[in-house]
Amino acid sequence: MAPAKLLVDIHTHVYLPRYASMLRTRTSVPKIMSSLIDGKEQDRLLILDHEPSGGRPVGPQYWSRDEKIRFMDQHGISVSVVSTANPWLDFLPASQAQQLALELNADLEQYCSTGPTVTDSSIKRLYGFGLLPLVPEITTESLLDAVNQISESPHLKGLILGTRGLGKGLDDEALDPVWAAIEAAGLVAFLHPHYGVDVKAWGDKDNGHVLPLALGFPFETTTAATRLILSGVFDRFPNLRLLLAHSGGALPQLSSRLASCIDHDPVVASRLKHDARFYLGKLYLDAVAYGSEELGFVSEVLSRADRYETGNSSAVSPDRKIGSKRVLFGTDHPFFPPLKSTEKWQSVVDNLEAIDSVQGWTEEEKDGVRGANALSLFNIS
Ligand code: 5CU
Repeated sequence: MAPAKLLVDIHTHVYLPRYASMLRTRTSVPKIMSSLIDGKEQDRLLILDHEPSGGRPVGPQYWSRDEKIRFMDQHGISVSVVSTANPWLDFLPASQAQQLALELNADLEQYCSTGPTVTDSSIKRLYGFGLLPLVPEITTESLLDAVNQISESPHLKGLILGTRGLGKGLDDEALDPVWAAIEAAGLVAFLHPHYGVDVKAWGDKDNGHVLPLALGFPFETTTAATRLILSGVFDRFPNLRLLLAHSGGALPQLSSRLASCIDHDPVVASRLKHDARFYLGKLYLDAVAYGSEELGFVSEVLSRADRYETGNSSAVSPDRKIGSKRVLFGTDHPFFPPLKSTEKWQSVVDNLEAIDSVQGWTEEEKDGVRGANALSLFNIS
């Protein structure tokens, strides 16, 4: 039995030691390099193309399990569902990606299974999202082997994936056997951005990481999820459980416009079984939105899906509670550390305050977003 009211973080990353070691051997991005700063050796992480300011400082908070637990304790987080951070295996040749996926999945299972347990319960404090070797030229068999490995790892509850797929994006029909296997195994697929949008969109002013992170990441997720909807993936795999990073980016805001554009497009109008807004109600969103109004809004958008179910003549009135059940607390740790040392990270405080202040959410709904929804989605008890 889960103790009541656990805080569960479903968006929290790690570069497992094996992955960090591999990044250290590399001479091109993504890489970890050692630089002499003020006479001291410092590791710096470069993962984004056109990374500003020679990358960012990186340390044990990115790979040490003790540091993850310390961070969780500092913020009252009981359970974390940890995922490898971007860019996963995207940049590796197929044979290396395949081997590393299997090794990292085994490492993550061990990271979780040998970690601590929530006091007075059998629930572990750490669960994980595994990895697939999603790179061009990988065989379907290798992808299915990785799905199978994850589904047989008791502490891996899903898998994290970027937007590139096998090189043609996630709407590539070649991925259908993978979606089928993920659906059949009941795993949660966590869709996370890495590439952002064309760097030319950001102009030539030095705005640090702000534009790629605040806009590029969510726009990338928006496009990838929209392409999945347009490809009919949710008609072919109606029980697929897809979790979108950063509260679904701009998709909730744009979903009625998307529906209208589909209705007016001779190529697409007859392709899907339902109105685009129906598929929004099938998604799960993290609550990494930093604002209560945004959280209230996305839960309303998720709630109204039934109204758009083809053949559902009794239009269901929007019930916010349905939508909030698909929203789950996350921190994005170890990213977004405070610039000055503080007792708690502002990014975490902001996300918790946002959940606490959503107008119209009951205490039960807030508890759901803080933890109960995650325990139920990931079947943790
Ligand atoms: O700050 C960043 O670059 C990132 C990142 O790369 N991945 C992520 O999940 N959050 C922030």
